[in-house]
Amino acid sequence: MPANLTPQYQKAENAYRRAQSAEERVECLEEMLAIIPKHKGTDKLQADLRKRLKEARAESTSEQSSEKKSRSYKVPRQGAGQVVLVGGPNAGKSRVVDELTNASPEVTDYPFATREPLPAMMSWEDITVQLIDTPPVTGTHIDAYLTGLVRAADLALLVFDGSSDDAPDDTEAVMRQFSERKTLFSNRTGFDEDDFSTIHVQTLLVATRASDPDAETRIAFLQELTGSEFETVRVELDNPDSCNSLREIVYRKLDVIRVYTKRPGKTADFESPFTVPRNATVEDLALRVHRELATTFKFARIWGDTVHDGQSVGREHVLSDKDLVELHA
Ligand SMILES: Nc1nc2c(ncn2[C@@H]2O[C@H](COP(=O)(O)OP(=O)(O)OP(=O)(O)O)[C@@H](O)[C@H]2O)c(=O)[nH]1
Ligand SMILES: [Mg+2]
Repeated sequence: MPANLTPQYQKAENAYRRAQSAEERVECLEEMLAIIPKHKGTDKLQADLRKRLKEARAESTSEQSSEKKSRSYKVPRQGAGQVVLVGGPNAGKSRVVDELTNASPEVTDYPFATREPLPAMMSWEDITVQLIDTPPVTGTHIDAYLTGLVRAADLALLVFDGSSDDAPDDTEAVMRQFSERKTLFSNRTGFDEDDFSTIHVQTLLVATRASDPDAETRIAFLQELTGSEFETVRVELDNPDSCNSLREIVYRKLDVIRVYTKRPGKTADFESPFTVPRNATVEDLALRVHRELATTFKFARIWGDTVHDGQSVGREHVLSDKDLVELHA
């Protein structure tokens, strides 16, 4: 029997996936259980949620009572999306972050240079996106916190050294480490339909040093090894145009739109747009602006390409990129 989950439930599930502590997970699971449609088709899912809630509650109590000894590296989200770079040693992860942001991670010609995750902001037109550089993963080692970081991300960049014969095996080992931890590099983001503890994370394979004459053969070999279905981007990081096109592709993959706001009677704020998922509604925007506004909201006026200037709309109205919105409470 199909589960027929509502958009509200999908939203709560998305928040759960992004939760960075047991306490946050408890809150999200409680909400998911409260709003999940109660019928035969969701029995299994409801039982699974109750089990996870019990575990998260136990974990939350121990998180609060004991000073955590191992470093957990929670990275607060910033900007229009959170993008995590992962890959084998020397693949070019830090170099990507170095080229696309203002940060200066350690970029070296020897492997294992990066020891800790490093968040940095990438600018794209008038918005920013968070990139996180991470230490390398090998067939025998993965830092424990990396799984959580990737599971909560909006997009993963799986970095592949197009100039190295080891790249297919190295990258296959990275994928295996994560899949053993129920985290799959995929062409979409969300829970697996057959196993609710497995998460798919939308991924781009970023092949660096792609000007190498054998890069294509190596990429094809990885695809053969893993049967992966995600998109591949070829970059040569010495070339600024190549870096700019990677920046654009990362933004497009996040699939967000920009919305400008204006207070009634005031001038519009074109400096700092809000970013919301494509197909987000006026209500989603109101929630983003101020939690309370979503309840006191009466109507909105919108200016943009898909509406008449100043048109009045309700909370269900679907927004478009670069709309200007005036929210009335
Ligand atoms: N010419 C060229 N060099 C690259 C490219 N990508 C990476 N490199 C070089 O490859 C070397 C390794 O890059 P890093 O970014 O340090 O690799 P990493 O994946 O961060 O390595 P770890 O920190 O060990 O995991 C550096 O010398 C980079 O400059 C590229 O597209 N073109
Ligand atoms: Mg590095």
